[in-house]
Amino acid sequence: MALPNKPLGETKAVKDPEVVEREVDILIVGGGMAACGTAFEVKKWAGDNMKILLCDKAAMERSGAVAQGLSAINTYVGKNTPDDYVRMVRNDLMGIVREDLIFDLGRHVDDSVHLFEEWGLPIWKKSADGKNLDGKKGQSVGTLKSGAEPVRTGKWQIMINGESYKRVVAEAAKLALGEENIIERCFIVELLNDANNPKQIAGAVGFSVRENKVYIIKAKTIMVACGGAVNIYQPRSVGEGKGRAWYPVWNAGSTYTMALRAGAELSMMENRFTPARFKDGYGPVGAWFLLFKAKLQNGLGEDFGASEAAKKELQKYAPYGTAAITPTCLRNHLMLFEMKEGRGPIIMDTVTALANLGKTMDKKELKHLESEAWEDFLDMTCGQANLWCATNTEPEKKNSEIMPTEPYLLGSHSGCCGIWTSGPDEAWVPASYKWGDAGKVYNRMTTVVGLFTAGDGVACSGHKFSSGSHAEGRIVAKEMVKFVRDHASFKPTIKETKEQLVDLVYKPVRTYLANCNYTTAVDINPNYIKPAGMALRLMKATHEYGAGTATYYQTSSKSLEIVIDLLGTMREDCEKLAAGDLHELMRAWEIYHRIYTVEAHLRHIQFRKETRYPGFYYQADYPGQDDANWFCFINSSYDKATSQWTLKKVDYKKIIP
Ligand code: SFD
Ligand code: AMP
Repeated sequence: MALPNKPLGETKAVKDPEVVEREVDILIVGGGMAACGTAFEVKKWAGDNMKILLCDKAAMERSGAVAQGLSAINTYVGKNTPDDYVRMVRNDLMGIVREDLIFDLGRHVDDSVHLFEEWGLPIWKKSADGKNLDGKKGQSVGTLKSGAEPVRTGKWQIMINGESYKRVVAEAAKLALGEENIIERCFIVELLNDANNPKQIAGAVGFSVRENKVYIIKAKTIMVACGGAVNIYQPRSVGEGKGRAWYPVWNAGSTYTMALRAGAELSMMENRFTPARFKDGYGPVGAWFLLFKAKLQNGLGEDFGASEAAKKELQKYAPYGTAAITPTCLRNHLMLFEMKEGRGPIIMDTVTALANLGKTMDKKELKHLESEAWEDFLDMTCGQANLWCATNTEPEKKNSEIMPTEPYLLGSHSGCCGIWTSGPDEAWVPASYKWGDAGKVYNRMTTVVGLFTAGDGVACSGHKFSSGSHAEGRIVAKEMVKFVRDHASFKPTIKETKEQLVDLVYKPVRTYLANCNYTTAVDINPNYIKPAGMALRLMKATHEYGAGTATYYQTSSKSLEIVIDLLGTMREDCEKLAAGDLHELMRAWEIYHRIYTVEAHLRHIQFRKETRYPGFYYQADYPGQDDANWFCFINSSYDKATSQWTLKKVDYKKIIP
């Protein structure tokens, strides 16, 4: 149930919170695109007898990456084929992907897009004479499902009027699942393994960020879909801009940390997404490249992407670099090349792009085009539109700078890190790609029995975006219901006592209350560290040693050794995190999740002795790709009892020619 907005100030935390215990069949952790897909789908298969619960740390109408809205749906297969979709994703991610998962997604994703339209999301359409119709005009020519043509920006992307995208999707999810089965403002901190089988999931523990309450939830099966990881690196935004990021700042790597601590195998955590974005405002570039056909220039005004030097550089990374669409990391690589050679900054020529498009337009159409340029940002990154206003930037008159941002970890956008999951139970899926329990295969189940994931959580299957994450959540819904039916006699049992769990979750509060009177300034105390201080420590370490923006995304074996050591100390020091109010308690758990996540990332980079994704990161001791030794997945696992990480190579299997 939604809680009312809190009164001014944060809610003080108390030593002994109320404890709420629940037992359900299915627990959905997260309330983003994937979780909304699960929530929408699950009851259709579960019926009314199964107990289902969804916990979101925020309010579903505006939680997760789509909170601000979006102006495009980046995955709509339409007249393309799922095979082609696999080829596109494989090329963009430099070859090493799970083709079974991608194909499975490709054949289902459009159905989610059709639902979004049915629920009221305006999708742009092409008129009979080839003009773009947005808003109500787009709706007037019929739905995608009935055969209307979307406005394609690229081969896969379609334009929407999407400021309220998340509200539309969340409303359908809430209606289907029932408000009484949803707890908002509930931050899950840890997944709990079954007392009788440590390789099986049995529950989760979390707390309310608005009330002094701890939730202990037993469940037969759980989906963890808490998005990707943001603010694990020092962001480029500092000073008055601090807090701006491209991906959602409130997604703190909970997906990866909670899964790995529960014993799930992660895969391709070395992959990251370092997106090129409009400088300082973090505005996405897709619509500008694809819809407005804008070109990049270096600081000398040259079209560096078309130069002989760029072509030569891309040839080094054939067949990906020489494909019709240059992979995202290599597009960055070319920009960084110019900048390092002293030919920066990189400029998006918005002026020429709009002028070219305007050549065939009358005055009214031109005005509409200009408003579309603004709406692209107002729909999904309104800070960028604000920045344009603040800097007197009219895109038809003044060009904008483009800059690669700080790195993010995610599995649904143009990245592919995440959790190793089973593929679908079909003959064409290689045996090593499918597993389950008691002889049954469960699609998207992790290596922990009963634990599923979707969206940013699923590894090796990027380019799902908002629509694909929703569709994947729906796939998981059916699998979880099947799991519950197949495990009707399973009684989840938690080995930790109620007191132990409360102590775990509220430890930062208890540390704070026991020590806060020792000094006059609550943030400075020899007996504890506040989460804000820990966040700065983390960001400084990853920024300098872990291939952050400080070093043009370059690291080395020695730097990795140093940063991994620093992260180990930080994890020890997290025992002394202190939180005086519930917001700070959330911050404490977020930083804890971030540290584990980025450690997994850096350990993977350390293990992979090549540079698979130039432009996203560089391992200076191992430049270039080494297909002979490293054309494989890297999977890792963590043992909570011994704090040991294990990394291994896993064979890649080609399915689609
Ligand atoms: O322009 C806990 N994305 C784009 N997708 C598109 O289809 N088109 C675009 O235009 C895209 N672009 C874009 C995108 C994202 C952002 C931020 C911008 C621009 C500015 C990507 C998609 O949004 C993304 O792929 C999906 O949203 C991923 O879905 P999912 O479900 O994996 O993650 P989520 O939606 O962020 O939801 C996470 C949820 O988890 C909650 N949560 N709940 C409980 N306990 C915890 N510990 C929790 N931690 C997190 C969150 O509250 C949230 O509900 S463009 O750049 O290309
Ligand atoms: P972005 O706005 O960068 O997140 O990109 C949105 C979509 O457009 C994603 O599907 C990207 O892969 C795609 N895209 C962005 N820029 C380009 C480009 N220059 N060439 C091809 N595809 C692009």
